[in-house]
Amino acid sequence: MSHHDERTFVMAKPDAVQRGLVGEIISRLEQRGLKLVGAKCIQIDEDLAHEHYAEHEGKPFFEDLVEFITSAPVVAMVWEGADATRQVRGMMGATDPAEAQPGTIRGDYGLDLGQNIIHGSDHEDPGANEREIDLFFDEDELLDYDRTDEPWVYEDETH
Ligand code: DAT
Ligand code: MG
Repeated sequence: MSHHDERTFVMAKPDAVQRGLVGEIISRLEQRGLKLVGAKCIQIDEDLAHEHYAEHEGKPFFEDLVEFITSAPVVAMVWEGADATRQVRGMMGATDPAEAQPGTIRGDYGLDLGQNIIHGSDHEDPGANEREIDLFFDEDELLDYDRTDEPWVYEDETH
């Protein structure tokens, strides 16, 4: 393991669940070679929303953001792999789907900043991944296992 074991927090937001995009999101991440080590369907309550989005408290869009994220179930996930946090952010695309490149998740499935399908920990905020994982998951909900294709994803693993 070592440099393949970075973990990041990912969430299929309420719009993704309602629009049947959870499978697409999971498919893209798992086909990239990232490993799903934890997942659950939950409906986020006010307290959890405020904690998760604490950095945005006081901004003009904060109340709408909390209302949206608590409005319907989400799928919370932990994905593991080399440079996982930054790689997932790249696959997500820009925060505003209207600006996101085609080929990214937001660029392929969204049009509106307020409903942008997916959350991933910010790779430019050190510790955000661990903090968000701890907020949504207990340690015993996260699994440690090998994917059989790992030697075909990472060159330094023996076949
Ligand atoms: P990201 O989700 O790409 O990490 P962020 O952390 O800056 O983006 O903001 C969190 C969410 O808040 C974002 O996914 C959508 C919403 N949001 C951000 N900026 C906004 C704005 N200017 N107006 C409305 N909603 C916004
Ligand atoms: Mg963010």
